Amino acid sequence: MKILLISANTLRIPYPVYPLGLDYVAGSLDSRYQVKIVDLNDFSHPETLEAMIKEFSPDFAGISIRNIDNTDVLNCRSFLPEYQNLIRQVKTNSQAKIILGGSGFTIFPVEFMQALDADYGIVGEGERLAQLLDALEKKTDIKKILGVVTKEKTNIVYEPYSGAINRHFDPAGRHTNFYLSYGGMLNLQTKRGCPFQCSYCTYPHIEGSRMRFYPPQEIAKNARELQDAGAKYIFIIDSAFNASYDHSREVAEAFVKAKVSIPWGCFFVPTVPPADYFKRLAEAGLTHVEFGTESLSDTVLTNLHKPFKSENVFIAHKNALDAGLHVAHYFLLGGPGENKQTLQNTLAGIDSLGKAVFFFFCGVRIYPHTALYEIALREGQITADENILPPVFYRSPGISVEEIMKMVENKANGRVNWLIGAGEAKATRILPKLYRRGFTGPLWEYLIQ
Ligand code: B12
Ligand code: SF4
Repeated sequence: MKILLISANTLRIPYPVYPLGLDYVAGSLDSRYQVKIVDLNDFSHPETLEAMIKEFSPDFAGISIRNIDNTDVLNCRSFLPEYQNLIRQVKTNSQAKIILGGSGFTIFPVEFMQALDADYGIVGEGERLAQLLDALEKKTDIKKILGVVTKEKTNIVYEPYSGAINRHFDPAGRHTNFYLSYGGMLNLQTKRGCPFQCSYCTYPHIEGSRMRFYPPQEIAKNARELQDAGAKYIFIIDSAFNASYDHSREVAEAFVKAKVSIPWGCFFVPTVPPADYFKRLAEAGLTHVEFGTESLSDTVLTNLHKPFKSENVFIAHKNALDAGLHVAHYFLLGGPGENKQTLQNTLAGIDSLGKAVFFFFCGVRIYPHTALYEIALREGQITADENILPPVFYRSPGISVEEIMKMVENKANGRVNWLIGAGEAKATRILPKLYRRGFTGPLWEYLIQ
């Protein structure tokens, strides 16, 4: 049986991201299947893609739906029309049955099944594709497979996958080459699941809330494979790398033993780290620390159910700087309880953080299966039957998005290390040029003043 796995994501902001999920989906399929991974970033001409689909003639096309839209409150761009176009191309050029999956799909499975007229879908981990294909081949009941969705079956069971997880990385793959020649950044996962319950966040729903760790030696071996393939930088995509201080430190130690020598970066929760934590990670090659800080007002942090207080942020920040690392903080403004005073507290706090890059997202997107969804329902900002696939942002009664933008812009006062919104215009202009000139990695460190 022939399976075509397509990464439908062509967004290049802040940079194109390697379709890691498809490596795992491919790794779950045994030799009974002929599997081909295709990345739309690598196909700028529709005719080439169509000719490839025709020639491969897949029995099933698994489409990875990562981004729903660019989540930019002022300049929102939905990717649904692009996905609809892709499905049309697959259907016109093959007899393939369409199977949807991916993080974006997992958030809105029923809406995507309808909008894309797909045959099947799998929410959460795509390792279950093997079970689905097996059941379809043997004509057994697919309804029993956890996470499987059809147009008729809309009562969806979300349950983390407990079977074997294998990454199939092809160093010579056409798409691997694309990322190696465009910024040189590949990615890596060290665990699945996030144990925290931030009120707006979809990650525990997508990956589960119990952490499931990969053995550090195995991760280091994967990292070496990426390095040996020519990667210049590794982004560790875990929801929060330091959600387990023990495991993340063991991963760093395994990197040293495996002689991983390229730089790497990841997301961190700004909780207070153990002594020397960032120093040890820096010795193992960590260069970029991206803190999911969101606010420096304790009222807002409490309302967002964040697992830290503002005073912890300053300690984590200092420890990372003392270890010689590049630091960025992400802020999410306009959540429940935000008002002029809380925003002023955050902006004043940033001044005393000092040397770092600050990314500001104004307006919090409401997603199903989150505490924020329930808050928005109670406050009458959305209704239970409302389709929120076209993005709906939470509006704090205490301050408007426009006021937030104005206050942040005034405070930023043109500083280049204060980036407001998705930074789409700036990134589109600058990053491709730098990557073409051979620069590698996320590059935001060049903005630090
Ligand atoms: C790491 C990350 C980033 C990093 C990526 C770094 C890198 N070099 O890889 C950075 C910071 C750059 C980033 C940026 C953005 N991100 Co992001 N990111 C993530 C995160 C935390 C992990 C993604 C990941 O790699 N997961 C690990 C892999 C293994 O999992 P996976 O891809 O989901 O695949 C599994 C399943 O989904 C499934 N699956 C996948 N494909 C398929 C296909 C089939 C057929 C099947 C059956 C199953 C299947 O099986 C896989 C294995 O189990 C997710 C949140 C999350 N926890 O999922 C958000 C997430 C994907 N990001 C999101 C968004 C919005 C963005 C941005 C648009 C934000 C912005 N405004 O700038 C940009 C877009 C970047 C781009 N060019 O596409 C959203 C997407 C959904 C949405 N709301 O639209 C997510 C889900 C977070 C959220 N808000 O809910 N991101
Ligand atoms: S915001 Fe970060 S720490 Fe909080 S639940 Fe989401 S992934 Fe976990």
